Amino acid sequence: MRRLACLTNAALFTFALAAGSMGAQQAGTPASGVLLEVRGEGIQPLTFTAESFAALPHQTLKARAHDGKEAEYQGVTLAAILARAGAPMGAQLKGKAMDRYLVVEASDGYRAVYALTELDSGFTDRVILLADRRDGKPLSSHEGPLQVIVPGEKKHARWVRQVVRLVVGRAA
Ligand SMILES: Nc1nc2c(c(=O)[nH]1)N[C@H]1C(S)=C(S)[C@@H](COP(=O)(O)O)O[C@H]1N2
Ligand SMILES: [Mo]
Repeated sequence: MRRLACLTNAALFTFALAAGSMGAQQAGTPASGVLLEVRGEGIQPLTFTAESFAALPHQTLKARAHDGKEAEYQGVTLAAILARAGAPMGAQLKGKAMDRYLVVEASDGYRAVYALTELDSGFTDRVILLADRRDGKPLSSHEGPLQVIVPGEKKHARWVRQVVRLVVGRAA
């Protein structure tokens, strides 16, 4: 009996450790096999693997990278990903939803904020992409596997590299 209790404690301890490391993963890299997580206030959490991300409808656009080169990027619009998670986009992006924003998080902890209105084609013609390819090739390990592409932005600080998570929030 004591032995069983001991085993149970060991099992609980292992579980606690696993839960603890899962907590750490929330802030850093997602679970193995997960390419991208989407979560936040009032939305349906989603996870994408490399395969399920590749299966999303992709678009191509040209933009000048931080290295000064004009490149052709392929990827999925942030708007399409957020719409899939049920974030207010399109016809729902109005009135009380004007306080909503997106935080893009990278594996190194880097983060950048976008207003949802910056991503929506009802507000702007600029398309912001979550790219997985540059000039037909997968992104480098420095840039990818996923990078935000923000055409026409004068600085590249919001071109988040190594994106792992999209978090939708509401201004406090
Ligand atoms: N993950 C991540 N993305 C990032 C950054 C960063 O530190 N980490 N720096 C940003 C800034 S400030 C710039 S200017 C560009 C730099 O891109 P580069 O390292 O490809 O030149 O990436 C942006 N994206
Ligand atoms: Mo920068």
